[in-house]
Amino acid sequence: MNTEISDVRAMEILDSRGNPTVRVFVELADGTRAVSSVPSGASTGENEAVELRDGDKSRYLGLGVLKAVDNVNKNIAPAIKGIDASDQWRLDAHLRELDGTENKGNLGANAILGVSMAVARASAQSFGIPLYRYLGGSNARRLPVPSMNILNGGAHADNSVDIQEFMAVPVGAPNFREGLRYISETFHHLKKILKEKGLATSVGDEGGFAPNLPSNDAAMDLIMDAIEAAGYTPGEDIAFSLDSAASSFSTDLTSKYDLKKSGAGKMDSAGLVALGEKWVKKYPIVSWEDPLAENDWAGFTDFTARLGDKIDVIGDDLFVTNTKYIKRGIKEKAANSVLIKLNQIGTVSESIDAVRLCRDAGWRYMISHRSGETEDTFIADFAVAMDGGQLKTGSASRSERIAKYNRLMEIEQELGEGAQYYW
Ligand code: 2PG
Ligand code: MG
Repeated sequence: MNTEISDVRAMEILDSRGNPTVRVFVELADGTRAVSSVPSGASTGENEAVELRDGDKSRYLGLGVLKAVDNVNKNIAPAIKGIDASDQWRLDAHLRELDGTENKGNLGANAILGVSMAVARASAQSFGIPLYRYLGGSNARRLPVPSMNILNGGAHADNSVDIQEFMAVPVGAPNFREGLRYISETFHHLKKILKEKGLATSVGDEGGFAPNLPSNDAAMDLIMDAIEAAGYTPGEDIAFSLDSAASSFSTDLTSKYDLKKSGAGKMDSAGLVALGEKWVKKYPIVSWEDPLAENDWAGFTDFTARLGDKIDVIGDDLFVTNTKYIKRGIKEKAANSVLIKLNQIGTVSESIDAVRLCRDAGWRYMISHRSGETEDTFIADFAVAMDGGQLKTGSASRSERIAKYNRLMEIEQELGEGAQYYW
């Protein structure tokens, strides 16, 4: 075993939306080879690390990533050859230094993260242990409860629903495999119900159905019906989690909202908080991500004060997996949970730092995919390694989502009796 990095190369591939993204290949001195592919968001937070795009309109409508690829091949590769791949923190620090900006805008977070993930994977392989154990230690054995996105709206679907993601959470399942069955069956029953009602069964970016509905409540009523039709009890076997992605319907820089897609109309923060209270009473909601816009810190604090003892209030665009914003959130009690997306911050070790900060504060966290994904299953292992017990990675359709679920079933099988699963 020799974990010195000997070769790094990148290429441009396509993500699940058919847009370019970065794939990185790493080779170690002992011949170990690993590959990683970088995801990409649509409803991105303003403060996310920079995803470098070429802007050359003659290729892929300006979305090419050849500059990021070049940055890996010409700038990063020569600078990290010889570094020990098992020293992840030092590697990531080196990548940050090389970039020299706070938001990774120089080399691109897509270039940097691709390298960071591929190096972690190569090192795990060289040690001959699975990635979840490499990153999480020998006692990493808790499978995440999945939040499966079964109905899409917002920026992820061309329909009349404002809320971006309606997710089914198998809180009462005995293990991951069974949990996945509960929610996949619910997904199929939802399809049947939509068909019977003459509603569209086409899917959004993350594989959830995207019908036109008269209101956001109607989406949740349909999901309640689907859970029952599948033979489960809402709230007991399967609960809801939501991602409002409220920045997408905020109308100016501070706390004014317009729920245009459904026609529910204009609302201020207090109105949205009141709506939140109503829905939490009416539906079995256990977690709610970005109920307010990313610049509405006061709205978040109000929402958390009213609902934080009942549900997980998760900050996604608000925190962008960045300890700087999570620290502010802890101080202002703006949430009680954080969505963790590796490409929002751009390295594996900074993502782990974000998780650690949550743990120290007694907060929860959910590991997450992006709406633009690839077949890379890094986050499945990462979720087990981080031991947080929560993950969202899309619906029971579209292989880029299923790949993560399948990897988690593999991990559960490998762990055998040692595997843990609980809400
Ligand atoms: C979100 C994500 C993933 P995107 O808002 O949580 O579901 O969407 O990747 O488009 O930011
Ligand atoms: Mg979100």
